[in-house]
Amino acid sequence: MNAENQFSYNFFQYSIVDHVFTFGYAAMAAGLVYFLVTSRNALPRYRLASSLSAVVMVSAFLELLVISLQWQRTFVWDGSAYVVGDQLFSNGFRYMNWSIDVPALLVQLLVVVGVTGVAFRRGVVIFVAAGLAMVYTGYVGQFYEVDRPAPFWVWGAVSTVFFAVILLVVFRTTYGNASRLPEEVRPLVKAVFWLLAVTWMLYPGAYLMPAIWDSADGVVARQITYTIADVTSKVVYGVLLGIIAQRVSRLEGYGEARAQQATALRGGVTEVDPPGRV
Ligand code: RET
Repeated sequence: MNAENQFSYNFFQYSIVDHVFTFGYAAMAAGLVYFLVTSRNALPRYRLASSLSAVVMVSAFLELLVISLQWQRTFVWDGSAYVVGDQLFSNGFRYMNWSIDVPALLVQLLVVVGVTGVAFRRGVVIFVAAGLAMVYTGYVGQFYEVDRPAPFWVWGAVSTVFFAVILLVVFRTTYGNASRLPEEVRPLVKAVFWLLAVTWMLYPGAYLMPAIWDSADGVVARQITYTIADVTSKVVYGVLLGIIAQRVSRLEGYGEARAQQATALRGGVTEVDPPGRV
């Protein structure tokens, strides 16, 4: 049982949540187009990062659409407020979505900072294991959020331990590899750590919301928090990683090579053409 079902909502509270959900899945649809269209702007070795961004967008789009439809079906207008009808609202769908998106977002980072071979495989195992452990222990805890007995706090604390492990490994992956990357992108790689740390912390904040602000307004604040976290940790993060991949590719001469190829295909002059051909 989730805190959402305990309250009734006035027109403003209900509508704000409804609109925020729409913004959430629209942002994922827009992100999907962006990642598909820009994937060829970087070297082939970075394309897995764009594919993973696209996977994240599709799964988040579907999850937010389901959550949005669920909100509209759960709460019915009784003439003065939106009240629970004959079905309940659940945030559990979010956790199922995270079990796809958390590993995908973390593996994307390994691809963009250029981790390969054994280190890549080890990184994938750590990220997938710690990510799933964090999500599923939190999933168990959220069932207890209305009365908040011991399991709510214990599972939340266990989940936080895995979160700390992820943050540590992300720190080492970004700051540890920055010096191997071109100077121009180093500040951006470090910014990825801070973006991830700040935006991912919004999720435990939303988990704790019923304990901090147990009211209809608290529910509105929680769903806004989730949406800000979703758009920044998935879309903004993916765009930032994409920019890093494009810059490194350009510094390695990828843009020029593509321009030359395009000119040659059109039958124009390229640097490799013998003089006097045209
Ligand atoms: C939970 C339970 C309470 C303790 C902690 C949590 C952390 C959740 C996080 C989720 C991140 C989700 C992302 C989804 C993107 O698609 C599970 C709420 C620490 C960090 C990034």
